[in-house]
Amino acid sequence: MNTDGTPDATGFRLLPGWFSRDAQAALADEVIALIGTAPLYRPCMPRTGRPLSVRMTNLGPLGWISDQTGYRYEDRHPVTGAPWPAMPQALLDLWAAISGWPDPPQACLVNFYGPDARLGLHVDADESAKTAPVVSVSLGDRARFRLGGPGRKDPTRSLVLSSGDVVVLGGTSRRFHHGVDRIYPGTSTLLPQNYTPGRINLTLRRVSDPDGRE
Ligand code: MD3
Ligand code: FE
Repeated sequence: MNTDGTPDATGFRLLPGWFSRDAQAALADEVIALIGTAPLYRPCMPRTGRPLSVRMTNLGPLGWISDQTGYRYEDRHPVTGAPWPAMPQALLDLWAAISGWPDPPQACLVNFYGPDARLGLHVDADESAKTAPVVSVSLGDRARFRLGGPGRKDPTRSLVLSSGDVVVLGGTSRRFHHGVDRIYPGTSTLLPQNYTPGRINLTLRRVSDPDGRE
């Protein structure tokens, strides 16, 4: 895994400090204002109905949701019933600059981690656009991120994601197992009081690909 901003052999690309402090603050302000209309909620795991520790919402035409019946993309907030708010222009610009994909992102999943939240090892597989990358932006406290391989039991590596870092998951890395082991509370002063300690992660995704590039 490279940390110099170039993609490694698997298509994984880490861009440390891509966003300046000012750009991070502007993006955080915008996302937090949008959370005002599309509130964070706690999704439940399929079958068990157990709530996740991460709170979520979405921006853009589609949003990823999880409930007792399964995982899927929906065009409305499961609690308010309203369409998801539009994605901030800065995220559309980021995608255009670094995804290498011709079409704009269709979903931005917003994950909020309080000091005790975690995300278990999983694969992002609910998108029918099979080859489009995922682009991730970290804001707020640092996190220990875990990246495995295509198999559940493949060896994993951990790396720290800091506020302003961008990750691009292209190529074969797009289907790798990954998760968030923990956050490091108090390692950033970016987010306002209600979100501190805490971390916001934004993931930009293509969901469908009508032009057959999947
Ligand atoms: C590696 N989010 O929302 S972002 C998720 O920090 C998710 O909130 C984590 O995993 C977070 O699904 C990690 C970076 C990321 C996103 C997608 C990936 C890494 C990935 C897909 C494949 C491999
Ligand atoms: Fe994921």
